[in-house]
Amino acid sequence: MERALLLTVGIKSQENLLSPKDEAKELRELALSTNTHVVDEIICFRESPTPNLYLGKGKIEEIKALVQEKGINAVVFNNDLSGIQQRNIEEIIGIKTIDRTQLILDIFARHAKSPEGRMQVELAQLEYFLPRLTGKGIFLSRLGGGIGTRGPGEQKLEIDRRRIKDKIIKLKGELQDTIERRKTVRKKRKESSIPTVALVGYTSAGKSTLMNALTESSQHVSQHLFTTLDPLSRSFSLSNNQKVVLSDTVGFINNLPPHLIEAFKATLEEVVESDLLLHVLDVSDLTVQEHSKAVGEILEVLGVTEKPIITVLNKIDKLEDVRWAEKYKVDFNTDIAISALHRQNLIDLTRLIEKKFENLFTEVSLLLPLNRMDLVDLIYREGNVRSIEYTPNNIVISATLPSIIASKFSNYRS
Ligand SMILES: Nc1nc2c(ncn2[C@@H]2O[C@H](COP(=O)(O)OP(=O)(O)OP(=O)(O)O)[C@@H](O)[C@H]2O)c(=O)[nH]1
Ligand SMILES: [Mg+2]
Repeated sequence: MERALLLTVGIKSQENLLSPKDEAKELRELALSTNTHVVDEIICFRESPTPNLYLGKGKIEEIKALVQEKGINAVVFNNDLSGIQQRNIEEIIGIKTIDRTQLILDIFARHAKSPEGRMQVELAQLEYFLPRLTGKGIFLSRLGGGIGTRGPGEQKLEIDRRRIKDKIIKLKGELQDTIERRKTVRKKRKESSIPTVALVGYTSAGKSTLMNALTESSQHVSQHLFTTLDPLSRSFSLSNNQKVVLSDTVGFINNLPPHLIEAFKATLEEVVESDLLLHVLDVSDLTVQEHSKAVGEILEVLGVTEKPIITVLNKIDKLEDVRWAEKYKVDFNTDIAISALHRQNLIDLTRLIEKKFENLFTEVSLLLPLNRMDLVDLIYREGNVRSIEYTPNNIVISATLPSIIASKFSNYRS
C-alpha cells in the first residue's frame, strides 16, 4: 500500500468552484478510493504556480524533509502538473509524484470491468501520457504493458511515441465500433418507443443506489468515488405500467479531466441520447451547491442542457434536521426529496417521471378483428391494457399506448 502525502495548493489568481479546504477533503476521498494510506495532508497557497516546480524551491525542500521523516513514498498533488514540473519535483524529492488527473485515472483503471470500460481508461491514460513522454522514459514505466521502460535517446523515444499514437488510433476505432453497436440497440428501443431515463450526478451522489431501488437490480454501490464506470441499463415499470429504461453511468467531479470526458464518449452517449435526465444530488454534503454547478458544467460540455431534467435531492435521511429538505427544494427548484437507500418518497419520483412522459403516450379504445391476436400481443407488450373484452365479432380493448404505436392503430379506433 502506498504511503502518501496529499498536497493541495490554493492558487489565488485562479477561480475555482471548491475552496482549497473542500478540495483537500475531496482529494483525500479520491486517495482513499485507491486504497492509499494517507500519512499527511498539506494545504498551502500561492499567487500563481512556478513554471518549473509549481511551488517555490523552499517549499519543495520542506516537503522532501517531511517525506524522509515520515517514510512517505508518494506525493499526490491536487493540482494538474505539467510534465516538466512533475519531473523536476520527482528529481528533488526522490519519490513518485502524481497529480489529480493521474489519481483519477488510477481509480478509473481499478474500477473498469468491461472490455469497453478498460479501453476507455486506456485511451485516457495514453492521451495523458503522450505529451509527458521524455527521453528518460520515467513516465513510460507507469504505463505497464511492457512498453520501453527506459528511454535511451531520441530515436527510441520517437518509436515509443509512434507506438502510443498507433495504439490511440486503434482504441479510438474500436470504441467507435462500440458506439455504433450501442446506437443499434438504442434505435431498437426507440422503435419500440420505450422512453429512456439517464441518471447523472456527482460521484457518490447515490445514482447506483437509486438504480437498484427503482429497478431491483444489484449495481455495485460503495462510499468510494467512481464506483460505477460501465453503464448499465435496466427497464422498469412506472405505476401506470409504462415501461421505461433507466441507465446508470459514470459519475462526475469538479474539474473532471477533459481526457476522461473525451475517452468516455461511448459511455456518456447513454446520457446524450436519453429522453429524460435524473440529476441526483447528495444534499447531506455541505458542498452540494458546488457539486450541482460542477455537474451543470459537464452537462453543458455534453450539450444536453435542453433535455428535460428532474433534480432529485437524495440522502435526506442523513440530514440533521429533515426540514432542511424543504429549503433545498426551494434552492434547487424541485419537489423531489428522497432517500434512495431507505426507499423513501420514490413514488413521488416515479409519478413525476410518468408526468414527464405523458405526452409520449396516448389513451386508445380499439375494435380489433378476432383474427388479429398479433395486435393484441403487441398492445400487451408495449402498452398498458385497461380492459379487454371478446365479443362474437370483435375484440374490444382500452389501453394506453406509446403514441408512435397508437398511430398504427388509426384504422381500428372505436
Ligand atoms: N444515508 C444514505 N446513504 C446513501 C443514500 N444513497 C446512497 N447512499 C450511499 O452513498 C454511497 C454512494 O452511493 P452510490 O449509489 O454508489 O453512488 P453513485 O452516485 O452511484 O457513485 P459513483 O458510481 O461512484 O459515481 C454509498 O455508500 C451508498 O450506500 C441515501 O439515500 N442515504
Ligand atoms: Mg454508481
